[in-house]
Amino acid sequence: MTTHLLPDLADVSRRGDRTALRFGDTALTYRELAALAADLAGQLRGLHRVAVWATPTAETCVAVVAALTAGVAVVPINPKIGTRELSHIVADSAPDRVLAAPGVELPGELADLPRISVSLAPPTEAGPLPDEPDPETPAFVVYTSGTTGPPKGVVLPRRAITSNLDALAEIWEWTADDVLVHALPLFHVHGLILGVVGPLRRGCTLHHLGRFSTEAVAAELDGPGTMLFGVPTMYHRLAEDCAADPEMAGAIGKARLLVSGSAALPATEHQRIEQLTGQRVVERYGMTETLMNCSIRFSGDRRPGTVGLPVPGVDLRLVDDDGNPIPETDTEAVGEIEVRGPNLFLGYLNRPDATAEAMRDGWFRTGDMAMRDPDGYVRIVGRRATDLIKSGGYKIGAGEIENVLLDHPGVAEVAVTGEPDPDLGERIVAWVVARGQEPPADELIAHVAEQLAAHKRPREVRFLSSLPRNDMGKVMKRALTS
Ligand code: MCA
Ligand code: AMP
Repeated sequence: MTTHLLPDLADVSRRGDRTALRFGDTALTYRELAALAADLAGQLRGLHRVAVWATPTAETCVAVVAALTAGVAVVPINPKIGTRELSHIVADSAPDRVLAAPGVELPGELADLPRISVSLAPPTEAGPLPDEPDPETPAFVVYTSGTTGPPKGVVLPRRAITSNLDALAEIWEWTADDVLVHALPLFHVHGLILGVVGPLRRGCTLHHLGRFSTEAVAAELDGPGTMLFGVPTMYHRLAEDCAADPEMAGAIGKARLLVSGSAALPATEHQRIEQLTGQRVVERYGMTETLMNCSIRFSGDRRPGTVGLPVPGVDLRLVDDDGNPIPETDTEAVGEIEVRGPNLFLGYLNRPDATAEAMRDGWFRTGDMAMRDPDGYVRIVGRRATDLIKSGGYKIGAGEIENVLLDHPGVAEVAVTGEPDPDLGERIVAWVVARGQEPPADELIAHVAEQLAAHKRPREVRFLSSLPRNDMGKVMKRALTS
Protein backbone atom coordinates (compact mmCIF):
# COMPACT_ATOMS: atom_id res chain seq x y z
CA MET A 1 0.00 0.00 0.00
CA THR A 2 1.36 3.43 -0.90
CA THR A 3 1.21 6.26 1.59
CA HIS A 4 -0.66 9.31 0.40
CA LEU A 5 1.19 12.53 -0.31
CA LEU A 6 -1.72 14.45 1.26
CA PRO A 7 -3.31 12.09 3.80
CA ASP A 8 -5.86 14.56 5.19
CA LEU A 9 -7.29 15.23 1.76
CA ALA A 10 -7.41 11.53 0.89
CA ASP A 11 -9.35 10.89 4.11
CA VAL A 12 -11.19 14.05 5.14
CA SER A 13 -12.69 12.29 8.12
CA ARG A 14 -9.31 12.96 9.73
CA ARG A 15 -9.42 16.76 9.70
CA GLY A 16 -12.21 17.74 7.32
CA ASP A 17 -13.55 20.79 9.13
CA ARG A 18 -10.22 22.31 10.00
CA THR A 19 -9.08 25.27 7.88
CA ALA A 20 -6.50 24.12 5.36
CA LEU A 21 -5.71 27.43 3.70
CA ARG A 22 -6.43 31.08 4.25
CA PHE A 23 -5.55 33.88 1.83
CA GLY A 24 -7.03 37.11 3.19
CA ASP A 25 -10.78 36.66 3.40
CA THR A 26 -10.74 33.41 1.43
CA ALA A 27 -10.47 30.23 3.46
CA LEU A 28 -10.93 26.57 2.58
CA THR A 29 -11.40 23.69 4.98
CA TYR A 30 -9.79 20.33 4.27
CA ARG A 31 -13.20 19.04 3.20
CA GLU A 32 -13.75 21.93 0.77
CA LEU A 33 -10.24 21.67 -0.62
CA ALA A 34 -10.58 17.91 -1.08
CA ALA A 35 -13.84 18.32 -2.97
CA LEU A 36 -12.45 21.05 -5.25
CA ALA A 37 -9.27 19.08 -5.88
CA ALA A 38 -11.14 15.85 -6.64
CA ASP A 39 -13.39 17.67 -9.08
CA LEU A 40 -10.49 19.36 -10.87
CA ALA A 41 -8.34 16.21 -10.78
CA GLY A 42 -11.09 14.53 -12.81
CA GLN A 43 -10.48 17.07 -15.57
CA LEU A 44 -6.71 16.50 -15.45
CA ARG A 45 -6.78 12.72 -15.72
CA GLY A 46 -4.45 11.39 -18.41
CA LEU A 47 -2.51 14.65 -18.80
CA HIS A 48 1.25 14.73 -18.50
CA ARG A 49 2.14 18.25 -17.32
CA VAL A 50 0.21 21.44 -16.60
CA ALA A 51 1.30 25.03 -16.14
CA VAL A 52 -0.15 26.78 -13.09
CA TRP A 53 -0.40 30.58 -13.05
CA ALA A 54 1.07 30.82 -9.58
CA THR A 55 -0.48 33.93 -8.04
CA PRO A 56 -0.46 33.93 -4.22
CA THR A 57 -4.08 32.77 -4.04
CA ALA A 58 -6.23 29.83 -2.97
CA GLU A 59 -6.86 29.05 -6.65
CA THR A 60 -3.17 28.30 -7.14
CA CYS A 61 -3.26 25.87 -4.21
CA VAL A 62 -6.39 24.16 -5.54
CA ALA A 63 -4.74 23.78 -8.95
CA VAL A 64 -1.58 22.33 -7.42
CA VAL A 65 -3.43 19.95 -5.10
CA ALA A 66 -5.63 18.76 -7.98
CA ALA A 67 -2.61 18.07 -10.15
CA LEU A 68 -0.84 16.25 -7.31
CA THR A 69 -4.01 14.24 -6.77
CA ALA A 70 -4.20 13.31 -10.45
CA GLY A 71 -0.47 12.52 -10.67
CA VAL A 72 0.11 15.32 -13.20
CA ALA A 73 3.32 17.37 -12.93
CA VAL A 74 2.93 21.08 -12.13
CA VAL A 75 5.01 23.79 -13.77
CA PRO A 76 4.42 26.84 -11.54
CA ILE A 77 4.70 30.13 -13.44
CA ASN A 78 5.72 33.41 -11.83
CA PRO A 79 2.78 35.76 -12.50
CA LYS A 80 5.30 38.59 -13.01
CA ILE A 81 7.30 36.63 -15.57
CA GLY A 82 8.75 38.47 -18.58
CA THR A 83 8.20 37.60 -22.21
CA ARG A 84 11.48 35.85 -22.98
CA GLU A 85 11.50 33.71 -19.85
CA LEU A 86 7.89 32.69 -20.41
CA SER A 87 8.59 31.64 -24.03
CA HIS A 88 11.46 29.49 -22.83
CA ILE A 89 9.53 27.81 -20.01
CA VAL A 90 6.48 27.04 -22.14
CA ALA A 91 8.58 25.71 -25.04
CA ASP A 92 10.78 23.66 -22.70
CA SER A 93 8.08 22.17 -20.47
CA ALA A 94 5.38 21.83 -23.17
CA PRO A 95 2.42 21.85 -20.75
CA ASP A 96 -0.81 20.20 -21.92
CA ARG A 97 -2.97 22.84 -20.24
CA VAL A 98 -2.70 26.03 -18.22
CA LEU A 99 -4.61 26.34 -14.95
CA ALA A 100 -5.62 29.79 -13.75
CA ALA A 101 -8.43 31.52 -11.88
CA PRO A 102 -11.38 32.58 -14.05
CA GLY A 103 -11.05 36.01 -15.64
CA VAL A 104 -7.26 36.22 -15.36
CA GLU A 105 -5.67 37.47 -18.56
CA LEU A 106 -2.74 35.22 -19.42
CA PRO A 107 0.25 36.55 -21.38
CA GLY A 108 2.10 35.28 -24.46
CA GLU A 109 2.31 31.56 -25.10
CA LEU A 110 0.17 30.76 -22.04
CA ALA A 111 -2.80 32.41 -23.72
CA ASP A 112 -2.41 29.96 -26.62
CA LEU A 113 -2.60 26.86 -24.40
CA PRO A 114 -5.90 25.10 -23.68
CA ARG A 115 -7.04 26.56 -20.38
CA ILE A 116 -8.76 25.07 -17.37
CA SER A 117 -10.37 27.56 -15.02
CA VAL A 118 -9.83 26.96 -11.33
CA SER A 119 -12.93 27.99 -9.49
CA LEU A 120 -13.55 27.99 -5.75
CA ALA A 121 -17.28 27.36 -6.25
CA PRO A 122 -18.20 24.11 -4.49
CA PRO A 123 -18.57 21.27 -7.02
CA THR A 124 -22.02 19.76 -7.34
CA GLU A 125 -20.73 16.27 -6.85
CA ALA A 126 -17.28 15.38 -5.55
CA GLY A 127 -16.01 12.35 -7.41
CA PRO A 128 -13.76 9.70 -5.89
CA LEU A 129 -10.06 10.49 -5.69
CA PRO A 130 -7.82 8.72 -8.20
CA ASP A 131 -5.39 6.09 -6.88
CA GLU A 132 -2.22 7.46 -5.29
CA PRO A 133 0.47 7.76 -8.00
CA ASP A 134 3.81 6.00 -7.79
CA PRO A 135 6.35 7.83 -5.55
CA GLU A 136 8.72 8.30 -8.50
CA THR A 137 6.08 10.20 -10.50
CA PRO A 138 7.18 13.80 -11.21
CA ALA A 139 5.21 16.20 -9.02
CA PHE A 140 6.75 19.54 -10.03
CA VAL A 141 8.99 21.07 -12.64
CA VAL A 142 10.47 24.14 -10.96
CA TYR A 143 12.62 26.48 -13.06
CA THR A 144 15.91 27.62 -11.55
CA SER A 145 18.70 29.80 -12.93
CA GLY A 146 22.19 28.61 -13.75
CA THR A 147 25.30 30.71 -14.35
CA THR A 148 24.66 30.94 -18.08
CA GLY A 149 21.76 30.30 -20.42
CA PRO A 150 18.06 30.17 -19.66
CA PRO A 151 16.65 28.61 -16.46
CA LYS A 152 16.54 24.81 -16.20
CA GLY A 153 13.46 22.82 -15.24
CA VAL A 154 14.10 20.80 -12.08
CA VAL A 155 11.95 17.66 -12.10
CA LEU A 156 10.96 16.76 -8.53
CA PRO A 157 9.38 13.38 -7.76
CA ARG A 158 6.75 12.82 -5.08
CA ARG A 159 9.22 10.73 -3.09
CA ALA A 160 11.57 13.71 -2.64
CA ILE A 161 8.71 15.83 -1.33
CA THR A 162 7.23 13.32 1.11
CA SER A 163 10.59 12.25 2.53
CA ASN A 164 11.87 15.80 2.91
CA LEU A 165 8.68 17.22 4.42
CA ASP A 166 8.53 14.39 6.94
CA ALA A 167 12.15 14.93 7.89
CA LEU A 168 11.45 18.64 8.45
CA ALA A 169 8.36 17.85 10.50
CA GLU A 170 10.43 15.62 12.75
CA ILE A 171 13.22 18.12 13.37
CA TRP A 172 11.00 21.20 13.62
CA GLU A 173 8.40 19.35 15.74
CA TRP A 174 5.86 20.51 13.15
CA THR A 175 2.39 19.12 13.86
CA ALA A 176 -1.26 19.41 12.84
CA ASP A 177 -1.68 22.03 15.58
CA ASP A 178 0.58 24.53 13.84
CA VAL A 179 -0.58 27.53 11.85
CA LEU A 180 2.08 28.39 9.31
CA VAL A 181 2.36 32.02 8.26
CA HIS A 182 4.22 33.23 5.19
CA ALA A 183 4.19 35.60 2.25
CA LEU A 184 6.49 33.73 -0.10
CA PRO A 185 5.89 33.49 -3.84
CA LEU A 186 4.26 30.23 -4.95
CA PHE A 187 6.53 29.44 -7.90
CA HIS A 188 9.57 28.19 -5.97
CA VAL A 189 10.31 25.34 -3.60
CA HIS A 190 10.32 27.53 -0.50
CA GLY A 191 6.84 29.02 -0.82
CA LEU A 192 5.12 26.24 -2.75
CA ILE A 193 6.55 22.93 -1.56
CA LEU A 194 7.58 23.79 1.99
CA GLY A 195 4.99 26.52 2.38
CA VAL A 196 1.86 24.95 0.81
CA VAL A 197 2.37 21.21 0.37
CA GLY A 198 4.14 21.21 3.77
CA PRO A 199 1.18 22.31 5.90
CA LEU A 200 -1.27 20.22 3.86
CA ARG A 201 0.82 17.10 4.42
CA ARG A 202 0.91 17.85 8.17
CA GLY A 203 -2.80 18.50 8.31
CA CYS A 204 -2.19 21.95 9.75
CA THR A 205 -3.29 25.40 8.57
CA LEU A 206 -1.60 27.86 6.23
CA HIS A 207 -2.21 31.59 6.50
CA HIS A 208 -0.70 33.19 3.41
CA LEU A 209 -0.39 36.96 3.57
CA GLY A 210 -0.64 37.62 -0.17
CA ARG A 211 2.27 40.02 0.02
CA PHE A 212 4.93 40.52 2.65
CA SER A 213 4.63 43.25 5.24
CA THR A 214 6.09 43.27 8.71
CA GLU A 215 2.75 44.47 10.12
CA ALA A 216 0.83 41.56 8.61
CA VAL A 217 3.37 39.04 9.91
CA ALA A 218 3.21 40.57 13.40
CA ALA A 219 -0.61 40.53 13.41
CA GLU A 220 -0.63 36.81 12.52
CA LEU A 221 2.01 35.82 15.07
CA ASP A 222 0.20 37.88 17.71
CA GLY A 223 -2.89 35.84 16.82
CA PRO A 224 -3.19 32.29 15.51
CA GLY A 225 0.17 31.94 13.74
CA THR A 226 2.71 29.59 15.30
CA MET A 227 5.42 29.29 12.61
CA LEU A 228 6.90 31.73 10.10
CA PHE A 229 8.82 30.84 6.93
CA GLY A 230 10.83 33.67 5.40
CA VAL A 231 13.90 34.67 3.44
CA PRO A 232 16.65 36.77 5.10
CA THR A 233 15.37 39.97 3.45
CA MET A 234 12.08 39.48 5.33
CA TYR A 235 13.91 38.89 8.63
CA HIS A 236 16.03 41.99 7.98
CA ARG A 237 12.87 44.06 7.50
CA LEU A 238 11.32 42.54 10.63
CA ALA A 239 14.44 43.40 12.64
CA GLU A 240 14.39 46.98 11.34
CA ASP A 241 10.73 47.47 12.24
CA CYS A 242 10.92 45.63 15.57
CA ALA A 243 13.75 47.96 16.59
CA ALA A 244 11.36 50.88 16.14
CA ASP A 245 8.26 49.16 17.52
CA PRO A 246 8.48 47.12 20.75
CA GLU A 247 4.89 45.93 20.28
CA MET A 248 5.82 44.35 16.99
CA ALA A 249 8.85 42.77 18.63
CA GLY A 250 6.55 41.32 21.30
CA ALA A 251 4.24 39.86 18.66
CA ILE A 252 7.11 38.20 16.77
CA GLY A 253 8.38 36.84 20.08
CA LYS A 254 5.16 34.84 20.50
CA ALA A 255 5.94 32.53 17.56
CA ARG A 256 6.69 28.89 18.27
CA LEU A 257 9.21 28.79 15.44
CA LEU A 258 10.81 31.27 13.03
CA VAL A 259 12.53 29.59 10.06
CA SER A 260 14.86 31.36 7.63
CA GLY A 261 16.21 29.99 4.37
CA SER A 262 16.91 30.48 0.64
CA ALA A 263 20.02 32.54 1.44
CA ALA A 264 22.35 33.10 4.38
CA LEU A 265 20.95 34.97 7.35
CA PRO A 266 23.88 37.07 8.61
CA ALA A 267 24.91 36.33 12.20
CA THR A 268 24.33 39.98 13.11
CA GLU A 269 20.72 39.69 11.95
CA HIS A 270 20.26 36.52 14.05
CA GLN A 271 21.55 38.36 17.11
CA ARG A 272 19.46 41.46 16.46
CA ILE A 273 16.27 39.40 16.18
CA GLU A 274 17.07 37.53 19.36
CA GLN A 275 17.75 40.74 21.29
CA LEU A 276 14.56 42.35 20.04
CA THR A 277 12.12 39.43 20.18
CA GLY A 278 13.70 36.80 22.42
CA GLN A 279 13.43 34.36 19.50
CA ARG A 280 16.36 32.58 17.91
CA VAL A 281 15.72 31.98 14.23
CA VAL A 282 16.11 28.41 12.99
CA GLU A 283 18.12 28.43 9.79
CA ARG A 284 17.92 25.75 7.14
CA TYR A 285 19.73 25.25 3.83
CA GLY A 286 18.15 23.94 0.67
CA MET A 287 18.19 23.99 -3.05
CA THR A 288 15.58 23.49 -5.75
CA GLU A 289 17.28 20.28 -6.92
CA THR A 290 17.67 18.78 -3.45
CA LEU A 291 14.94 20.33 -1.29
CA MET A 292 16.26 20.82 2.26
CA ASN A 293 19.72 19.51 3.03
CA CYS A 294 20.54 20.88 6.47
CA SER A 295 18.73 22.49 9.34
CA ILE A 296 19.02 23.50 12.92
CA ARG A 297 16.75 21.32 15.07
CA PHE A 298 13.86 22.87 17.01
CA SER A 299 15.45 21.69 20.22
CA GLY A 300 19.03 22.05 18.97
CA ASP A 301 21.69 24.70 19.41
CA ARG A 302 20.53 27.62 17.24
CA ARG A 303 24.05 28.77 16.48
CA PRO A 304 24.16 31.87 14.24
CA GLY A 305 26.16 31.49 11.05
CA THR A 306 25.49 27.78 10.65
CA VAL A 307 22.76 25.76 8.94
CA GLY A 308 23.00 22.89 11.42
CA LEU A 309 23.17 19.20 10.63
CA PRO A 310 22.00 17.28 7.55
CA VAL A 311 18.26 16.59 7.76
CA PRO A 312 17.33 12.95 8.46
CA GLY A 313 17.78 10.79 5.37
CA VAL A 314 20.19 13.19 3.63
CA ASP A 315 23.84 12.17 3.24
CA LEU A 316 26.18 15.14 3.06
CA ARG A 317 29.90 15.35 2.38
CA LEU A 318 32.42 18.07 1.63
CA VAL A 319 34.82 17.46 -1.24
CA ASP A 320 38.05 19.20 -2.22
CA ASP A 321 38.80 20.66 -5.66
CA ASP A 322 39.69 17.20 -7.00
CA GLY A 323 36.43 15.70 -5.77
CA ASN A 324 38.03 13.84 -2.86
CA PRO A 325 35.89 13.68 0.30
CA ILE A 326 37.21 15.73 3.21
CA PRO A 327 37.24 13.75 6.48
CA GLU A 328 34.44 14.75 8.88
CA THR A 329 37.04 15.41 11.54
CA ASP A 330 38.70 18.12 9.47
CA THR A 331 37.25 21.36 10.77
CA GLU A 332 39.68 23.64 8.93
CA ALA A 333 39.04 22.67 5.33
CA VAL A 334 36.57 24.39 3.02
CA GLY A 335 34.94 22.06 0.50
CA GLU A 336 32.02 21.87 -1.89
CA ILE A 337 28.84 20.40 -0.42
CA GLU A 338 27.63 17.23 -2.14
CA VAL A 339 24.42 15.50 -1.10
CA ARG A 340 22.55 12.30 -1.85
CA GLY A 341 19.37 10.72 -0.58
CA PRO A 342 15.65 10.45 -1.28
CA ASN A 343 15.48 14.27 -1.41
CA LEU A 344 17.15 14.47 -4.83
CA PHE A 345 15.46 15.53 -8.06
CA LEU A 346 15.07 13.25 -11.08
CA GLY A 347 17.07 15.51 -13.39
CA TYR A 348 16.82 18.70 -15.42
CA LEU A 349 14.04 18.56 -17.98
CA ASN A 350 15.42 18.01 -21.51
CA ARG A 351 18.95 18.56 -20.20
CA PRO A 352 20.67 15.19 -19.63
CA ASP A 353 23.99 16.98 -20.19
CA ALA A 354 23.36 19.40 -17.32
CA THR A 355 22.05 16.58 -15.11
CA ALA A 356 25.18 14.50 -15.71
CA GLU A 357 27.40 17.49 -15.01
CA ALA A 358 25.66 18.14 -11.69
CA MET A 359 26.18 14.59 -10.42
CA ARG A 360 29.30 12.78 -9.20
CA ASP A 361 28.94 9.05 -8.39
CA GLY A 362 25.34 9.48 -7.29
CA TRP A 363 26.07 12.64 -5.30
CA PHE A 364 24.62 16.01 -6.30
CA ARG A 365 27.18 18.80 -6.52
CA THR A 366 25.58 21.86 -4.94
CA GLY A 367 28.23 24.46 -5.86
CA ASP A 368 28.01 25.72 -2.26
CA MET A 369 31.24 25.90 -0.26
CA ALA A 370 31.25 25.04 3.44
CA MET A 371 33.16 24.05 6.54
CA ARG A 372 32.18 21.82 9.45
CA ASP A 373 32.17 22.70 13.15
CA PRO A 374 33.62 20.02 15.47
CA ASP A 375 30.09 18.75 16.22
CA GLY A 376 29.23 18.47 12.50
CA TYR A 377 27.28 21.72 12.17
CA VAL A 378 27.66 22.96 8.60
CA ARG A 379 28.83 26.52 7.95
CA ILE A 380 28.27 27.81 4.42
CA VAL A 381 31.08 30.16 3.46
CA GLY A 382 30.41 30.91 -0.19
CA ARG A 383 29.56 29.65 -3.64
CA ARG A 384 31.74 28.13 -6.33
CA ALA A 385 30.25 30.27 -9.10
CA THR A 386 30.58 34.06 -8.89
CA ASP A 387 28.00 34.27 -11.68
CA LEU A 388 25.15 33.16 -9.42
CA ILE A 389 23.54 35.96 -7.47
CA LYS A 390 21.12 35.56 -4.53
CA SER A 391 18.96 38.63 -4.23
CA GLY A 392 15.98 38.70 -1.88
CA GLY A 393 16.33 34.89 -1.71
CA TYR A 394 15.95 34.48 -5.49
CA LYS A 395 18.75 32.76 -7.41
CA ILE A 396 19.64 34.74 -10.51
CA GLY A 397 22.22 33.91 -13.18
CA ALA A 398 24.43 36.79 -14.30
CA GLY A 399 24.64 35.38 -17.83
CA GLU A 400 20.89 35.43 -18.27
CA ILE A 401 20.75 39.15 -17.51
CA GLU A 402 23.81 39.92 -19.64
CA ASN A 403 22.22 38.21 -22.66
CA VAL A 404 19.06 40.26 -22.33
CA LEU A 405 20.94 43.53 -21.89
CA LEU A 406 23.07 42.79 -24.95
CA ASP A 407 19.86 42.70 -26.98
CA HIS A 408 19.21 46.33 -26.09
CA PRO A 409 20.37 48.62 -28.92
CA GLY A 410 22.10 51.00 -26.48
CA VAL A 411 24.36 48.28 -24.99
CA ALA A 412 27.68 47.36 -26.59
CA GLU A 413 29.14 45.30 -23.73
CA VAL A 414 27.91 44.33 -20.31
CA ALA A 415 28.91 42.45 -17.16
CA VAL A 416 26.51 41.70 -14.33
CA THR A 417 27.65 41.28 -10.72
CA GLY A 418 26.12 40.89 -7.28
CA GLU A 419 27.13 43.39 -4.60
CA PRO A 420 26.50 43.06 -0.88
CA ASP A 421 23.22 44.68 0.12
CA PRO A 422 21.91 45.00 3.69
CA ASP A 423 18.31 44.35 2.62
CA LEU A 424 18.51 41.99 -0.37
CA GLY A 425 21.70 40.15 0.62
CA GLU A 426 23.05 40.85 -2.83
CA ARG A 427 21.94 43.53 -5.28
CA ILE A 428 22.25 43.10 -9.02
CA VAL A 429 24.54 45.63 -10.69
CA ALA A 430 24.91 45.96 -14.47
CA TRP A 431 28.20 47.38 -15.74
CA VAL A 432 27.51 48.70 -19.21
CA VAL A 433 29.60 49.97 -22.10
CA ALA A 434 27.14 52.02 -24.14
CA ARG A 435 26.77 51.82 -27.88
CA GLY A 436 26.84 55.51 -28.80
CA GLN A 437 24.88 57.67 -26.38
CA GLU A 438 24.25 56.19 -22.91
CA PRO A 439 20.68 54.85 -22.68
CA PRO A 440 18.75 55.87 -19.54
CA ALA A 441 19.43 53.40 -16.69
CA ASP A 442 15.68 53.05 -16.03
CA GLU A 443 15.15 51.91 -19.59
CA LEU A 444 17.72 49.12 -19.20
CA ILE A 445 16.23 48.08 -15.85
CA ALA A 446 12.72 47.99 -17.31
CA HIS A 447 14.02 45.99 -20.31
CA VAL A 448 15.24 43.20 -17.99
CA ALA A 449 12.04 43.24 -15.90
CA GLU A 450 9.95 43.02 -19.06
CA GLN A 451 11.97 40.22 -20.68
CA LEU A 452 12.85 38.08 -17.65
CA ALA A 453 11.18 38.94 -14.33
CA ALA A 454 10.95 41.96 -12.05
CA HIS A 455 13.18 40.36 -9.40
CA LYS A 456 15.94 39.86 -12.00
CA ARG A 457 16.18 43.55 -12.82
CA PRO A 458 19.44 45.36 -11.98
CA ARG A 459 19.02 47.68 -9.04
CA GLU A 460 21.87 49.81 -10.41
CA VAL A 461 23.45 50.48 -13.78
CA ARG A 462 27.01 51.78 -13.96
CA PHE A 463 28.46 52.99 -17.25
CA LEU A 464 32.11 52.39 -18.17
CA SER A 465 34.17 53.18 -21.25
CA SER A 466 35.43 49.57 -21.33
CA LEU A 467 35.22 46.40 -19.24
CA PRO A 468 38.34 45.14 -17.45
CA ARG A 469 39.53 42.03 -19.31
CA ASN A 470 42.41 39.60 -18.83
CA ASP A 471 44.86 38.57 -21.56
CA MET A 472 42.37 35.96 -22.78
CA GLY A 473 39.71 38.66 -23.23
CA LYS A 474 37.61 37.35 -20.32
CA VAL A 475 35.90 40.01 -18.21
CA MET A 476 37.52 40.23 -14.77
CA LYS A 477 34.38 40.59 -12.67
CA ARG A 478 36.29 40.79 -9.42
CA ALA A 479 37.74 44.10 -10.61
CA LEU A 480 34.21 45.49 -10.94
CA THR A 481 33.55 47.02 -7.55
CA SER A 482 32.15 50.41 -6.71
C1 MCA B 1 9.77 47.39 -9.39
N1 MCA B 1 8.83 46.56 -9.79
C2 MCA B 1 8.92 46.47 -11.11
C3 MCA B 1 10.00 47.30 -11.53
N2 MCA B 1 10.49 47.85 -10.44
N3 MCA B 1 8.22 45.80 -12.00
C4 MCA B 1 8.53 45.92 -13.29
N4 MCA B 1 9.53 46.68 -13.74
C5 MCA B 1 10.29 47.40 -12.91
N5 MCA B 1 11.27 48.15 -13.38
C6 MCA B 1 7.81 45.91 -8.92
C7 MCA B 1 7.95 44.50 -8.59
O1 MCA B 1 7.40 43.66 -9.55
C8 MCA B 1 7.12 44.40 -7.31
O2 MCA B 1 5.76 44.44 -7.62
C9 MCA B 1 7.49 45.66 -6.62
O3 MCA B 1 7.90 46.55 -7.65
C10 MCA B 1 8.59 45.49 -5.60
O4 MCA B 1 9.58 44.70 -6.20
P1 MCA B 1 10.91 44.35 -5.49
O5 MCA B 1 11.56 45.64 -5.11
O6 MCA B 1 11.68 43.41 -6.30
O7 MCA B 1 10.39 43.57 -4.25
P2 MCA B 1 10.92 43.58 -2.83
O8 MCA B 1 10.00 44.39 -1.97
O9 MCA B 1 12.35 43.99 -2.82
O10 MCA B 1 10.79 42.07 -2.45
C11 MCA B 1 11.45 41.55 -1.35
C12 MCA B 1 10.93 40.16 -1.05
C13 MCA B 1 11.09 39.32 -2.32
C14 MCA B 1 9.45 40.27 -0.66
C15 MCA B 1 11.73 39.61 0.07
O11 MCA B 1 12.44 39.38 -2.75
C16 MCA B 1 10.66 37.88 -2.14
O12 MCA B 1 9.47 37.58 -2.11
N6 MCA B 1 11.63 36.95 -2.03
C17 MCA B 1 11.36 35.53 -1.89
C18 MCA B 1 12.24 34.74 -2.76
C19 MCA B 1 11.96 33.24 -2.67
O13 MCA B 1 10.86 32.82 -2.36
N7 MCA B 1 12.97 32.45 -2.95
C20 MCA B 1 12.81 31.02 -2.93
C21 MCA B 1 13.72 30.44 -3.95
P3 MCA B 1 4.61 44.08 -6.55
O14 MCA B 1 4.62 45.23 -5.61
O15 MCA B 1 3.38 43.97 -7.36
O16 MCA B 1 5.05 42.81 -5.90
S1 MCA B 1 15.03 29.53 -3.17
C22 MCA B 1 14.38 28.04 -2.83
O17 MCA B 1 13.22 27.78 -3.05
C23 MCA B 1 15.34 27.12 -2.12
C24 MCA B 1 14.91 25.69 -2.26
C25 MCA B 1 15.41 27.49 -0.64
O18 MCA B 1 16.43 27.19 0.00
O19 MCA B 1 14.43 28.05 -0.15
P1 AMP C 1 17.65 27.88 -5.42
O1 AMP C 1 18.37 27.32 -6.58
O2 AMP C 1 16.89 29.11 -5.73
O3 AMP C 1 16.88 26.79 -4.90
O4 AMP C 1 18.72 28.32 -4.37
C1 AMP C 1 19.55 27.40 -3.73
C2 AMP C 1 20.75 28.11 -3.18
O5 AMP C 1 20.37 29.03 -2.17
C3 AMP C 1 21.72 27.20 -2.51
O6 AMP C 1 22.56 26.53 -3.45
C4 AMP C 1 22.47 28.17 -1.62
O7 AMP C 1 23.48 28.85 -2.35
C5 AMP C 1 21.41 29.17 -1.23
N1 AMP C 1 20.87 28.94 0.12
C6 AMP C 1 19.69 28.41 0.48
N2 AMP C 1 19.56 28.40 1.83
C7 AMP C 1 20.69 28.94 2.33
C8 AMP C 1 21.18 29.22 3.65
N3 AMP C 1 20.44 28.98 4.74
N4 AMP C 1 22.40 29.75 3.77
C9 AMP C 1 23.16 30.04 2.68
N5 AMP C 1 22.75 29.80 1.42
C10 AMP C 1 21.53 29.28 1.25
